[in-house]
Amino acid sequence: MPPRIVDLRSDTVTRPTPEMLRAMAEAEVGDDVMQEDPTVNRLQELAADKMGKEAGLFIASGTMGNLLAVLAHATRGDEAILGNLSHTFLFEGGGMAALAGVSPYPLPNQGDGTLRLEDIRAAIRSKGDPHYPISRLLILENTHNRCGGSPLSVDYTRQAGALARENGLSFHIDGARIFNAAVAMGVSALELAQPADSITFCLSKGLCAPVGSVLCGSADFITRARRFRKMLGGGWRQAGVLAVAGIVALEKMSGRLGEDHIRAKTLAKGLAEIPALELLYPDPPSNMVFARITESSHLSAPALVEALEKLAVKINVVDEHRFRLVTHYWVDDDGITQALDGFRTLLK
Ligand code: TLP
Repeated sequence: MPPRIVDLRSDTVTRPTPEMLRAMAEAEVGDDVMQEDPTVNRLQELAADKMGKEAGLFIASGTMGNLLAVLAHATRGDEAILGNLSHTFLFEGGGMAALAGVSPYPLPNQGDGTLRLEDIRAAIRSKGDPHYPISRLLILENTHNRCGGSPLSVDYTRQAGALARENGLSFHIDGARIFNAAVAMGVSALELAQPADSITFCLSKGLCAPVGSVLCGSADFITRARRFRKMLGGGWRQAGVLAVAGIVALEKMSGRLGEDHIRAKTLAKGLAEIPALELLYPDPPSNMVFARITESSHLSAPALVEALEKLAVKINVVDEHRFRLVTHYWVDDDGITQALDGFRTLLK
């Protein structure tokens, strides 16, 4: 029998659980553009409740959530302060500039995913000077993907929120993996979301739903975002078949993410014992492991990825030397052992 494939490229590869598939087959549905899908409405209420916001909007993806947040908070000629390693800046096709007319002001992300508060303060434009774009929005990412899956603390998020408020900026959190952050920090997602005006989180990553994210914020903000969702072609109809998987995700899957974090630590420990590798975060804070191949191995990261795939282990290239592995529901302890064996075979 061929070996089972261990797919550590991302937690986005997760398939729905059997419980989700059963619920999807039985979901009660209606037309969501008319706001008549009872299951979508239930998911949105549940999500808003968990984030401590007035309302929620079920949307196709995290990328759409971040774009809708920019559209609903800001307008053409405005500026959004965000990290130079943030997903919104790096991996969303420049949508904020291309579609919202909002210019990004990237600040250096620190290793722990934060932006220095003094950097944020210095980046806020003085009002009334027509040379400048208008500072309108602060965006933080929690957990921070490119910064090792680092969680931002409640305390830091509060300070950033206070700074935004004092300066009349709205504050959005890209909380694609906010439940991983909550588990890593031992706090509730609500506490992490509280200082922000809006937050988007993904159902389709570690929580295993096949599709979807939820954007949460004030009722007025969600009304504006719903209009932009329609404008972008994201108004969907009997989406309850998808939303119900999101309900299972929230109710049953968020509590188990700690298992993925433990497996990421096991993976990192095993990789650290291989002399040709250097861990970027030796003790991974959540479900991501970033590593680098040292020059001594004469193997590039893309070549390593290709060779591992032949051993039924899939990982993600970051650049010529660095790569990423992400643990999730569909990788168990045997999968971690298989992955480590693959690395040892190739780099011994
Ligand atoms: N991240 C994906 C890739 O796009 C890189 C991954 O494999 O990690 N915010 C953050 C922090 C994300 O990590 C991602 C996806 C998104 C937003 C976008 O979510 P989707 O894929 O639903 O648009």
